[in-house]
Amino acid sequence: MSDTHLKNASRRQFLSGAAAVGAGTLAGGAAHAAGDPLIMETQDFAAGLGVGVDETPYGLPIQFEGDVVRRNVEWLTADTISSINFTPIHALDGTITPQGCAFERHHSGAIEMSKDEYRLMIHGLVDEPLIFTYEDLERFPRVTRTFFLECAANTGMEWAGAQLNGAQFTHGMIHNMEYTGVTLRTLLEESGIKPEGKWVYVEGHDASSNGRSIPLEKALDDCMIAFKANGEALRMEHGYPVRLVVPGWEGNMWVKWLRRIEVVENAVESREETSKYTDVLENGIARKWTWVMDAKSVITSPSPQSPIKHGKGPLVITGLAWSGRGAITRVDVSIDGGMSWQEARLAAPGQDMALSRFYLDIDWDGSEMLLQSRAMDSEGYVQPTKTELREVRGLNSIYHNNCIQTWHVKTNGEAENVEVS
Ligand SMILES: Nc1nc2c(c(=O)[nH]1)N[C@H]1C(S)=C(S)[C@@H](COP(=O)(O)O)O[C@H]1N2
Ligand SMILES: [Mo]
Repeated sequence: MSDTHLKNASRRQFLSGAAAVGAGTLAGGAAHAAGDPLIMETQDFAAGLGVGVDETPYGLPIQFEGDVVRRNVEWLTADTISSINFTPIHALDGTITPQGCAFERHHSGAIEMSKDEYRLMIHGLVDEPLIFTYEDLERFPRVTRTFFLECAANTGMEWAGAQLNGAQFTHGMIHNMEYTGVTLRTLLEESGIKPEGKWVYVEGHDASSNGRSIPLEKALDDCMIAFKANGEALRMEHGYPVRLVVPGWEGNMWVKWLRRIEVVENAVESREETSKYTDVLENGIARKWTWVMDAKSVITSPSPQSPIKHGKGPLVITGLAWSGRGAITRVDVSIDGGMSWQEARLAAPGQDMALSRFYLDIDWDGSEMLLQSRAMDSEGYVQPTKTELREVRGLNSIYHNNCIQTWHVKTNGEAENVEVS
């Protein structure tokens, strides 16, 4: 960072002061840099030649970033075949999730299938049942779009109280990738839909099959048959070679290793849409067909896994916001547990059903903070507090917890997951 990029004088003075501490000198000015051997002396890493280009045909992150990895919550994942892990959102920035650390959720483990073995069938209430090879799919007109995928169970452990200490664990069942593929509409038009056809039933090649019913209207609107993510082939764990993309809707519907699309008259009422992915309200009645992921946000840093290490002064507060109903239009941040709010800066204008990155630059006075973020979307919907959500949904829910999250930042910069009422 050069000084010309630093807008205010206090920030500039603070940063030169920090350099002075690092170099072990006291006075201000250019002498600070002169005293720092890391800039004044040749280091071991530059004393000889580096690593040649042919030694890493497919690169991995540098060893110093070895902490930026998926993690499990042990009591949730006794069995890693039918399980879930979490994206290290506390350590990422921007909006794209690299596939290598994007959370995974499998009901019967990830399967290894080649493109040659791959087949996709469209049948049921269609004019002509069709079977596509992978190569067939590549010959239809292609689209590329970025969307978030959030598991409906994201934040599900937090209903009863503040449980998990880290944004990775409370909010890490999410990723955001740029998908390339063909629209589901293109393939459905290829086979033709009979007038009685009102739903599609989609399932995967894996043993669980993860079957879900999707209303035809959504199938024809914006669903994608994706074969690339972030420019490269889908990783095995995300459904290689082909997965369904259902923008803005719960992750469970994004069938991986997509095998079959059956056009049907009525919803199938499969396991995944009856005993699972429904929420029992206080009166005992279950909410179902809760497909859309409502607007939500979380501060990723500072947070329990990303404490403030530099003491008081300039502090970048950052996080993620998203809505399954449209684009994020505004994010507010509170440092006092929701008593007062400041509008954060969006890194880019919100995109429909994709993650937005927000920043708020403050001058931290070193006192305790109750950090919160609150998202608003293009429908005018405002992310609710936990109390508001509980009033409507009770305490029996697991899925669709989109309430405002609070981190208690202490004077030493450490942060903890708490609730405010
Ligand atoms: N075939 C198949 N598709 C599946 C699943 C599965 O187990 N099998 N899990 C679903 C669930 S519950 C979620 S949240 C997302 C997770 O996608 P990811 O593993 O790419 O993060 O995939 C969905 N699609
Ligand atoms: Mo899920």
